[in-house]
Amino acid sequence: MKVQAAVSREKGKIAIETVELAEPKAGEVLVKMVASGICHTDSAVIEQYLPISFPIVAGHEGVGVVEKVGPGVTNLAPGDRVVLTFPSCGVCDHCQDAHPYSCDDNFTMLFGGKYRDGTTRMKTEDGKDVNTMFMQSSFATYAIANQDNAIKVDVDVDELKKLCSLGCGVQTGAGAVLNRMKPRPGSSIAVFGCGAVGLAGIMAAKIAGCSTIIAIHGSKGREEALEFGATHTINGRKEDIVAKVKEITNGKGVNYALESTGQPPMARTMLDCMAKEGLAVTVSVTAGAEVPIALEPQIMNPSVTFAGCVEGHSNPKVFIPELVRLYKEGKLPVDKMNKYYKFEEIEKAYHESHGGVLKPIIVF
Ligand code: CXF
Ligand code: ZN
Repeated sequence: MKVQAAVSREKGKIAIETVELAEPKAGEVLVKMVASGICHTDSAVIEQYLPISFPIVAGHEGVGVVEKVGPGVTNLAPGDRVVLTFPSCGVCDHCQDAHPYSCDDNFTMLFGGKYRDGTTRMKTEDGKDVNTMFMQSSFATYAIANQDNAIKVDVDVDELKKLCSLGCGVQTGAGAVLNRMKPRPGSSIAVFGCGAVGLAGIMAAKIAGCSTIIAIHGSKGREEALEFGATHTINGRKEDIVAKVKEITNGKGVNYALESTGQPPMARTMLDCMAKEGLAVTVSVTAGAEVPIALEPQIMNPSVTFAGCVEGHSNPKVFIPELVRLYKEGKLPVDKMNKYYKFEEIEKAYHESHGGVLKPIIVF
């Protein structure tokens, strides 16, 4: 069928084109897209820091309604509302252990550009195969996903468009706190970075009952951090982060920290902010980044754990419905980060994602 898709054919460019979308194959679903968020990993692909070759349709925070199911799909049916998320192989030890974020094949699944059978589902009008991202390519009016990365949610279509970021950014930030850290009620946490991921981490810290929630922000996100639960804010560009964190925590440092800035040296600063036996988690990705860390005194004697976390340590089938429940209860007001754009405005939305907009949402 012919669909409209935002195709990237060269670095930094996106343009809406008519493309041919194939039928869903075994285990796949055709989804009529309702909306898609824009995440910084889309930029990494479109700007080619992550090398999926062109042409490609990016987008990996899609939401929509299942229109058709391929052979063997048992858990979804036409009419189901779904949040699309990251794919995983389903058969490796990590997937079998309900840790799909650690799938043995995750890099290929997310950034290999193809579906599981090694082929694409989209073709340009001039007959070129169009690569996919996260096996969804949500910057299009229709998408093909696997039954495993399309998560059925109990919301109507109007609500659905507000929840795009549950598929990636919010899952990443909230999951790092709720699944990876599992903070003790009454504990302290510092969140580095007040973009969508960090702000979701702040919402989650409040849900978990952290009593001291320190938001370290740059030019944006301070107001939202306070609104979502931060008890203190630090301007990371102007203030001495370590000194302020120590001051707020009576010289002890924080029990937990989440680093979401994308700036590798912040990982080192985070470790300087930790209390004894603290857990410091980074979700920021900079391929090949190396940062000097002093094993002593930053790690050993204070018994600090420095951990990585991808896609919020989430098993999306369980965690995304849980995030929806928290949203419905008013505890995860992710929609407050959204700014909505028409599909025709996708270039503007993409550029604004690098500016002050926390979560641009393309509505189809
Ligand atoms: C991605 C970040 C790069 C590694 C895989 C997961 N998450 C979100 O965009
Ligand atoms: Zn993402």
